[in-house]
Order: sequence, then C-alpha cells, then structure tokens
Amino acid sequence: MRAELEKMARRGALIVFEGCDRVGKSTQCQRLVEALKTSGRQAESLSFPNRDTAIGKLINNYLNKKIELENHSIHLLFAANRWEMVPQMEKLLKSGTSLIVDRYAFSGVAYTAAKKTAEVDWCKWPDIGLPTPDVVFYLSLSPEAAQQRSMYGNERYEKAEFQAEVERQFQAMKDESWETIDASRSVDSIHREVLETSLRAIEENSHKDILPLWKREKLTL
Ligand code: Z5A
Ligand code: MG
Repeated sequence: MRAELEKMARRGALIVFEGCDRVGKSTQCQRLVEALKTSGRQAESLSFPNRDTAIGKLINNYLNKKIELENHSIHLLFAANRWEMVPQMEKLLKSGTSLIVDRYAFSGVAYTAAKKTAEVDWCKWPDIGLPTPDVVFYLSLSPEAAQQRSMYGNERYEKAEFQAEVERQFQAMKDESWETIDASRSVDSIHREVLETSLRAIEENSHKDILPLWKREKLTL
C-alpha cells in the first residue's frame, strides 16, 4: 500500500536541451523520448517555439522572415509561447510524465541578448517563475561544424557571427544544473551519455518540488 502511494506521488523530470542552431538538439530529444518510453517510463516531448499555437504561428512567420517585429516584442512573444504551455507541462509533470524540452527560456535570453538591444536581466524577466528544469543539456559545437550540417542558413538567426554571440550568452547562464555535451560526437555516443544522466535526474527529482525559474531579487532592474 505504502509503496503504491509513493509510486503515485512521483513526478516526472523536466529535461531541457539547449544550444546554438543545428547542434543536434531535436535529434537527441527524439532519441531520449523513444528510449524512455521503450524502458517503460512515461515521457513526452515539447519544443519551443511551439509553432502550432496562435502565438507560435506569429513567431514562425517572424523566423521565416515573412513579417518584421520589434526586438522586445518578439522576445515577449517567445516568452508568452512558453507560458501558454505551463498548465499542460505542470499537469504532465505531476502525473509522473517526464518532459523532454527542445529549447526553453535560455534560448529566449541568449538570442535576444545577442542582438544587443536589451539587457540580459530585462530578457530574463518575462520567464521568471516558469518551471525550473532538473537538467539542462547544453550541446556545444563550433559554428563552423554546425554550418556543415543540413538546412543551415534558411532562418533568421542562422549566421555564424551571430551564433558565436549567442554561444557567449548561453555560457554566461550556466549553473550547476547544466551538463555540457560535446556535440561533435556521434548521435549514439551523445545519446548514451544523455540517457544515463536523464535516468539519474528522473530518479533523484521524483519527490522534489518543481521550483520557479530565476530569482527576482538577483536581477538588477
Ligand atoms: N528562438 C528564440 O530566438 N527565442 C526563443 O525563446 C526560442 C527560440 C525558444 C528556431 O528554433 C529559432 O528560434 C532559433 C532560436 C530562436 N534560431 N534560429 N534560427 P528551432 O529550435 O525551431 O530551430 P531548428 O530549425 O529546429 O534548428 P535547430 O534546433 O537549431 O537544430 P537542432 O535541433 O539543434 O539540430 P537537429 O535538427 O537535431 O540536427 C541538425 C542536422 O544535423 C540534421 O541533419 C541531423 O541529422 C544532423 N545531426 C544531428 N546530430 C548529429 C551528430 N551528432 N553528428 C552529425 N550530424 C548530426
Ligand atoms: Mg531543432
């Protein structure tokens, strides 16, 4: 009976993949969800921007250069696109489903801050209070290597110089929940490392509260 109750109270882990363009985030998200499901665990994937919602469609048009939006405005839309998914995310996590998330608030900050039109703390503000990830896999790859990968260069931010600044912004946000992964390795080799760390994160966090992201008092505004 007690074991049964404990099992019911277990929450899923929030696992995020971050990094510059074409570093292999979506590939690894897909592999991880498949592996977790195959092992009998509950897992779902989620990606940001979520281009299916009304806000996401606006973001998609911006990324595909069909519309222009002022830098602060598009930043707030990316944040709104995450907030609109929070009720569903919390429901799934509480029900014991781990969420494998392809880009999150860190992308939001890194890409806007790289434009140099808004301060980092201003960029963080709209995402304060989102569920904090249990682990962030930061896939690291040189812009030159990323450019060799297919489909690079079609969307708004896919320029090597800009990507180098985005990388600097990501590096400045790292904390103890981040695992830096050398993304120049094979898909299988990265997957093995990611799976091992994810299984540990699922186990270690299953009875912990989901904390809010970023501390308001640490921001200087
Ligand atoms: N953005 C923002 O500004 N603010 C925000 O808040 C958020 C996002 C959330 C669209 O994101 C843009 O939105 C993005 C940031 C900005 N910038 N731009 N442009 P997106 O996530 O939708 O972008 P995407 O089109 O999916 O690209 P991506 O995510 O950068 O790619 P990826 O997911 O990292 O890579 P992949 O699709 O898994 O792999 C790329 C290719 O490499 C593919 O052919 C794979 O087969 C290959 N690959 C993957 N792994 C390997 C390894 N290990 N070796 C060799 N080849 C590999
Ligand atoms: Mg992707």
